[in-house]
Amino acid sequence: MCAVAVDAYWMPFTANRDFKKAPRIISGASGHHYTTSDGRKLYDLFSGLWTTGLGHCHPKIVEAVQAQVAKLDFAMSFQASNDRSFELAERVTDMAPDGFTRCFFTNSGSESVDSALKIALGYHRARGEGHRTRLIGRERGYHGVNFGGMSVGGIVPNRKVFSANLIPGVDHIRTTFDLEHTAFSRGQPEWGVHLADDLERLCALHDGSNIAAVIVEPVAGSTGILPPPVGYLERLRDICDRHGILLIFDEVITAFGRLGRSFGSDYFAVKPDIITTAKGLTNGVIPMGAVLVQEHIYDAFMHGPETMIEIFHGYTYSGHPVAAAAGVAAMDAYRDEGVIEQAAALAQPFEDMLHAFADHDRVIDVRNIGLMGAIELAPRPGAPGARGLDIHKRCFWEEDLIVRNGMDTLQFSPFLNSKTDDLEDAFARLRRVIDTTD
Ligand code: PXG
Repeated sequence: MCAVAVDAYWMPFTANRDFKKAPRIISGASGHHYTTSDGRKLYDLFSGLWTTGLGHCHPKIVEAVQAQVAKLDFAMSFQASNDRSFELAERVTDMAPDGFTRCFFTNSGSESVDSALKIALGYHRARGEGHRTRLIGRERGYHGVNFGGMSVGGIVPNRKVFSANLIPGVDHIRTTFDLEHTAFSRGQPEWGVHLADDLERLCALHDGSNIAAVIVEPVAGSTGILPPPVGYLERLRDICDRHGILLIFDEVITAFGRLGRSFGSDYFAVKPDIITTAKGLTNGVIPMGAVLVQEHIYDAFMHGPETMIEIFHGYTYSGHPVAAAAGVAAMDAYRDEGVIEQAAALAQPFEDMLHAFADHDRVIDVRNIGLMGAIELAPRPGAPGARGLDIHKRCFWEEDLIVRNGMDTLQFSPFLNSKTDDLEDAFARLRRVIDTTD
């Protein structure tokens, strides 16, 4: 029996009626485990929701938040700001790839994406190229749920109901997903660089001079972990350069160590013009996002009268002091605790553990890069998603394990500082469940 009343809460991205029959409720966390409302301890194979790579309730972040909320709870964020927001902007730009010198704060990944799209449009207009209005996303991309991000996104169920109201002037390049050519690739698939040429097709269709920006996740995450084909991101960068198009990397998942480097841009050695972040910025402790831009983007806005606001955009909670304090403590941890190096060292054992599932007769693909991994299961005939959801629930109830499922794709986002033994144990538990689920 569940001790908590669950009716009033309309849960996001959840089958509410099914969930409420047997609620899965978390009431505590520490390190690599959650505690459930009925007192069980669960190992978290998803680091929150890609958020909490440093582990739950990191003592220094907890301490920083407690101290900050007692000292300055909130300060106006327009035409003045709190000391911590400036401090965090310095720290994030220090950690970011070279050239990313400016940081705009938001409260989530979705807000970071919509902010980045607006910055891209404003940038072109400020430089006298206001005709560059078109935005390009990619099929199966996930860029959050606000109207801009939903429109450049390519997740069909997220778009379906809102189809007529998506923002105009958006096209999509093809997804890199292709089981026939890439199934069971370890890391980046060798096949698929030519898919980047789809951007040339759209440049030919619209004339590249009308395109403002292309946004992609360096590794498509939410849709089920699609690492970019070898050479693909480099080619996108090259096409953008030739047509004067801004390249935006949505690094809401890949920033802050997930690939064993500070940013995905570092890992792939491809530099976009704008990077969107959230999640790991505060280790998920307080909601916050940030848009990082190269100096030339910021510069373009700095030419009007000095007393005039340069971009009419921002949030009441941009740079919130308590979130910023959490962010500074997270930056300290990334810098001082060797976790990003640990993540890099874990990538190979993690890959081996995942690919050990390749021989299973229900597994149709295994994908991985850094500490992002997916096992794709064949759907049950006539019931797509049912097998994945059953496995998620059975892991929760029977194996004390958090495994995220996106339909029939099981997704893994271990802690940056996971212990190899814990991962081995977790995957052994998962195997028991997969073996015995129809
Ligand atoms: N961009 C990317 C690349 C994301 O992964 C967002 C934007 C939106 O962030 P907010 O903070 O507005 O939710 C995301 C979020 C999953 C999962 O299971 C992924 C996300 C959120 C929840 C679940 O893969 N990504």
